[in-house]
Formats: sequence, structure tokens, C-alpha cells
Amino acid sequence: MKLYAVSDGPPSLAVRMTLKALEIQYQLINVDFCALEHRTDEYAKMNPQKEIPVLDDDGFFLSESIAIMQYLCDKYAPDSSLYPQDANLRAVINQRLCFNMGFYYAPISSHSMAPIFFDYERTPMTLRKVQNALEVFETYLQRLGTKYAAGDNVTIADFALVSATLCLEAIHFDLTQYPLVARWYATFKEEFPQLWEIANSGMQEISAFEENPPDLSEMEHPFHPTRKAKA
Ligand SMILES: N[C@@H](CCC(=O)N[C@@H](CS)C(=O)NCC(=O)O)C(=O)O
Repeated sequence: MKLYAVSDGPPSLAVRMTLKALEIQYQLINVDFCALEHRTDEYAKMNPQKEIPVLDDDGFFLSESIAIMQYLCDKYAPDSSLYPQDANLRAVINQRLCFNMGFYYAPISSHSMAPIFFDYERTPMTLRKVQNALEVFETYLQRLGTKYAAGDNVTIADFALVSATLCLEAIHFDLTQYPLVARWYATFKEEFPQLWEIANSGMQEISAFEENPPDLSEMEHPFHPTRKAKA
């Protein structure tokens, strides 16, 4: 099994935490984001979205980190509490995974990552959207009243949500106003140090880029605001 991953990419980190938690052996193939290795025609054969990560399980190619995490659990650990079979437990996990992708990580990424990698500005609006996402996550934690995002056991939803939240830590975002989110995040680090080690490596990289942004002025990326027009 091979995982094409970017070392500071939250979706990649979530999948790597899943592989580690399930003790699945695999080959980690580092994709160089800044060199645009994921924008090539060759890469697009694996994932037409040209996004990282991609799993290659003996010729079975799968993109989208949530789908990858679900596949790994279903195929290699169907009895794992990381993604239980019970319909209701699973429904809450799926809800949190969708919440992360559509409502939580998206504004966090726009506020934390886009200014570093695509030269966009942090604005009152990007900040407000992050606050809104955190308020909702706080509400979910408060309503469910559990240690982790979808119950008292850690699940793949926590891996996704932790990997999003680490972007905020990397830019020194203060979580004090979201005490349940802060406690959930701290609990994860404390209880799963080996998984946090994976997440932390990405967090440290983002943090270093936050201090010293990469020079991407020449990067011909479709999302880059100052990109050169393509012939
Ligand atoms: N929904 C995708 C998102 C993956 C994603 O956004 N990956 C980033 C790297 S962290 C990427 O490949 N972006 C492509 C680009 O910006 O060119 C997933 O969860 O796997």
C-alpha cells in the first residue's frame, strides 16, 4: 500500500493517523506541494482533482481523505472502534466528518493556509468564519458531552478535526474562548502521543512557514492571485 501525502497537509495527516492507529504498513510517498508535483498530468491519472492525499492499495486508487479513512477501517479493521459498525454511532462520526470538511476545515484553511501558500490576506471575514466554525464545534462538544467529537472513544472524525485544528495552533490562534474545543484538543494530544507526533510534525512545518512564508511568487498555480496567465 502506498500513500501519496504532503507532509504539512491536514487531510494527509488525518489519513496517516488512521494508518498508524490501525497499524497498517504502507509506503509514504512525499508529494512536494510547492514544486506542484500534484499538478502534473501523471498525478491527475491518480486523482483528477489534483489534490493530496491519494491512496494506492495495490492498484486501487482512492482520493478524498474521508473516503480513504473510511475505506481503511472498513477493509482492514471492520471491528475497530475508530469507525464502528453501529448505524447511530457511525452516523454521528459521518456527520462530524462532513462537518469538518464542509464547515470547519474550509474556513480554517482559508484563514490559516491560504495566506501562507497563496498569498491571500487574513481579513475580519476569514476570522469571523473561523470563529463561527469554532462556535459550532464547541456546541457539538457541549451537546454530546463526550470526551471526543463523536463519543467517548476516539474515532476517525477526531483525526480529521485535530488535523484541521492544528492549523490554528500553527498560526497562534487562541482557543481560550472555546474551552471545550481546547480541552478536546489537549486530551487528544495527551492520550494519543504517537498519533499527535504525526500531527505535530505537520503543525511545526506550517508554523515555520507562518514565520517565514515560502516565496511562491513564481508559482503557476490556478489559485495563486498573482499567477502568470497561461498561454
Ligand atoms: N477534500 C480533500 C482535500 C485535500 C486537499 O485540500 N489537499 C490539499 C493539500 S493539503 C491539496 O492537495 N490542494 C491542492 C492545491 O491546492 O493545489 C481531502 O480531504 O482529501
